[in-house]
Amino acid sequence: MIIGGLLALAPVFGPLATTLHYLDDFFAERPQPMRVPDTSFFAELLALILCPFGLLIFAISLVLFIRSGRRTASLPHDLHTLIPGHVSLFLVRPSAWNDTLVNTSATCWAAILAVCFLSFGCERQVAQKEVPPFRIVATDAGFEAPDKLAAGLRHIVFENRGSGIHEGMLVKLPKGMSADDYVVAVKKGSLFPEGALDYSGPGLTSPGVTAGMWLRVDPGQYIIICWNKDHDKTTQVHSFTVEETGAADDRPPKEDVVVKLFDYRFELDRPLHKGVQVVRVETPGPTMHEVDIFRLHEGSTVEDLKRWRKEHEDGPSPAEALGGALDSHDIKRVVWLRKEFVPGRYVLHCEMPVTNTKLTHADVGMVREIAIKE
Ligand SMILES: [Cu+2]
Repeated sequence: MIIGGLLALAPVFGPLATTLHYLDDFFAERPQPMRVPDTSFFAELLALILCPFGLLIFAISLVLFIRSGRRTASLPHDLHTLIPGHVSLFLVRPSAWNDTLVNTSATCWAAILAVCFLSFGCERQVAQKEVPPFRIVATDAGFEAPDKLAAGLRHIVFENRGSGIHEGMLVKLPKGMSADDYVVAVKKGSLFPEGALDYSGPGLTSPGVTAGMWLRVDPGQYIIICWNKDHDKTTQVHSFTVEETGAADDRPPKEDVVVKLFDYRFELDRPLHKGVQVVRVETPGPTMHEVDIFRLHEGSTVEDLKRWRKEHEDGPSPAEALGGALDSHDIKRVVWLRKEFVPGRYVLHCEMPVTNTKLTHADVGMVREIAIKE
């Protein structure tokens, strides 16, 4: 009974939510938000497989225990002597054996309760280790953000306090490359300095707008850079370090809509609705993409927006930039955006360059208008 009970309850004590999320994504053939499964994932998977057997063992033990109690009470004492020992062990042992069973059962429940309390305590410890959102404030002079961030899936909050549109690309620098080295390479015209890895980040965001997203960062040296207009060459980048601290992953909210970035189109698995929506962004590619979300102003069209972006925001803005998801070199990575949508017309827009041309992905069709109804 003890073994059965522990086996049945074992999955509760492991990373159950993460494992189920991983399996859900695996069976739906979606890209994974977590890194390569570790030992705890396989241990949890084994616990899940053994769980039904544990329940079965527990149930059989319980039935035998109850039956043994009834028989003992109803059978005349002299009948015990007529029943073979190995049968009577389970069914009709006199009260001494019953006492043992009762004691064993009590020990079993005490053990299970103790493990439950222990697990609850561990969960509270994990909760205490939660990391506050990584807050990036963009100004026209650069970025204000912490110098350190714990590795893992992190909640990023991006606030634009500047006078123009800004974005916050996270770039992981290779060993031996400083932030200055990266900026020098950019000033020489490189969009992807060798060895540096784009790690996504909040996309184009209008002044006064705050955008929230979730993405995964690995240990290393990073910079935040804005690629809008000529900001990559004129605006100070922000350096920060991602450290392995053992902090638990931030848990992104369950998505309302999945947006897939293909060459060269956006696909939504269901319509966006008004109100707060969580958008999970995946990149089946096969090349890198990004998605910026704009809300068109009254009377403006997608063509107005495309032209305005091509002409580097020359003239009055046809739309408000609500933030988006910038590209990752590892296109299997998934990010989540949380936005509040009011009824209106919106545009999904990708400004990645088409290799060896002056065209952007929007020029070759990667732009999509969406209406959000009342
Ligand atoms: Cu694209």
